[in-house]
Amino acid sequence: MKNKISFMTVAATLLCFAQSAPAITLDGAFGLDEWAGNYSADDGVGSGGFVGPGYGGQAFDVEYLGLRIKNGTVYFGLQTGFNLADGVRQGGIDYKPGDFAIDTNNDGTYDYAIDFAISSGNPSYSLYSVSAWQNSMYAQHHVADPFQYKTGTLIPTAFSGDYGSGVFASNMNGGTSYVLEGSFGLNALAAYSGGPVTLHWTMSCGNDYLNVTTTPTSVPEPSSLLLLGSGLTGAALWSWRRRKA
Ligand SMILES: [Ca+2]
Ligand SMILES: [Ca+2]
Ligand SMILES: [Ca+2]
Repeated sequence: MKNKISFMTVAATLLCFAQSAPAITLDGAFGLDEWAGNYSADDGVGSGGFVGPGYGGQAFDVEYLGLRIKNGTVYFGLQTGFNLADGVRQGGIDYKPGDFAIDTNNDGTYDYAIDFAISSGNPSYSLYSVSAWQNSMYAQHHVADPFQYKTGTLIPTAFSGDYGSGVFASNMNGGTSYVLEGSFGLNALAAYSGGPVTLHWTMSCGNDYLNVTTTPTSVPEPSSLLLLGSGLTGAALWSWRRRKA
């Protein structure tokens, strides 16, 4: 009986692993279910258009920033009221969307940038190892607020991803939101040697920004699950035979 209980426990544990968080779909829509447990939220526009730390209303509101690293793949996602394709022109000034900034050793200095361009509704991403950043205009209001990389080295990397815009139920202010989602291989971040990873995003003025920190996870591959499963079946069979004898 003892054997049977431990077998059931292991089998149940394996089932839990197999049914962990839903997969992220790179479709240009930031689903709070797919990013559950792997995003920061700062949706909301206060009085006078306050989006914290600056102002500007929905057009400058950063709503959700997601980062998940699973089985050697880095997934990143952003939803914002800031127009990621065209930027925002206000008071005769052109404000631009920033690069995604990645800190791989948790020291507060960002080591990599994901630059992007959006053409005909499709994003293209470029990864850079960064030696110097350009801070946002109002970076003096808060600590370490890189807007885009100033000098860096291009790291040839294959990306997947999608871009979308629309009125989403997850945006509490109404109005249009813009979404980028993407993924690439963790091995492109050569400086990474384990531990938590932080993602940061803002626009050129830095009126709003978000950071999200995640620790990579790995779940058993279907093939190794199958191997483990057949091993468990063998063990159960063996103990059953032994009891019978
Ligand atoms: Ca999605
Ligand atoms: Ca909003
Ligand atoms: Ca760093």
